[in-house]
Amino acid sequence: MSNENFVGWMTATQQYVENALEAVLPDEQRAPQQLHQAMRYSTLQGGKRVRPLLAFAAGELVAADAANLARVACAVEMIHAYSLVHDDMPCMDDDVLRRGKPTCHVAYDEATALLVGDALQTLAFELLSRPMSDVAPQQQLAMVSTLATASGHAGMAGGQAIDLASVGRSLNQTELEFMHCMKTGALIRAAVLLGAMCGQPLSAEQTDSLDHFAKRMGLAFQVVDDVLDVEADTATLGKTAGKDEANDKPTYVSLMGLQEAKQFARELYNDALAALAPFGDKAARLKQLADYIVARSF
Ligand code: GRG
Repeated sequence: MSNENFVGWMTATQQYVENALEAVLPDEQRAPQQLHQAMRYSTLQGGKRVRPLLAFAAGELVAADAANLARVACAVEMIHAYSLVHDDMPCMDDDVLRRGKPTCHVAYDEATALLVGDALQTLAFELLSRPMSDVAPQQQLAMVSTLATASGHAGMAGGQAIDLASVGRSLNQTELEFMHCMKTGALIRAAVLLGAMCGQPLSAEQTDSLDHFAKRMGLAFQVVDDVLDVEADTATLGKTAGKDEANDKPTYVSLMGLQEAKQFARELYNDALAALAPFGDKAARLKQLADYIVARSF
């Protein structure tokens, strides 16, 4: 599959997901207007939609229905948007800009930002629990459970707690990996698994292979994020940053050095791709997406 074909697929999928989000987010003319406006402000027209793209690409392994994939994509993206709104608040990272515009608590206020997160999170589960065509209720229950586990204390929220507790401390590689697998990896993994749960069931071996791919990609995403952050700092400020300096948090670059972090991302990427072998051509989109997410940092 050509790169041109991939870019066309990615753009069309991003637009499809944008339209689906538009349709399921509450109308901002309806009360409570400020909450509804802030939910739309924090979710629409921004972001690379990496998690929805992963869900759609995984859906190609099982010939999944596009409407079901859109539902999964919206649910995962709402959890992601909620996490960014809360992460930006003064009690966490205290950021004023997100996706090039004021963060939710700056554009509105802290109470609204808190409620936006709460409302996006619950809307995600409401969406995922509405009946889906050609998906058995038992399977849908498993999907709800997958998203809940990825978002909660054993996943994203737990990883965030470990991250906040690590400010000013040095973590070793095992600790850093544990934290990122929960904080960012768990939701990325859930996006892949949920996409594949929208179609014909995979065998236990295939599920294990896909899970391995998803875990390696989740970690690679974070390593790449650290590498690109440092390269952007170096390009604009001429400095060789080692930590997330604003927060004094450890990163892969501070732990291993830039070249080693790039090498680690490459190893994770190779390992992730090897896990797709049992799927043959059906995994072409997932491979292209892995290239897009990870290989741009090499
Ligand atoms: C508040 C419970 C809670 C969790 C927050 C994900 C997260 C946990 C915090 C985000 C911190 C952060 C910026 C991590 C770096 C990697 C990351 C998740 C980047 C943002 O994701 P992208 O690149 O963002 O997919 P876009 O804007 O493209 O959607």
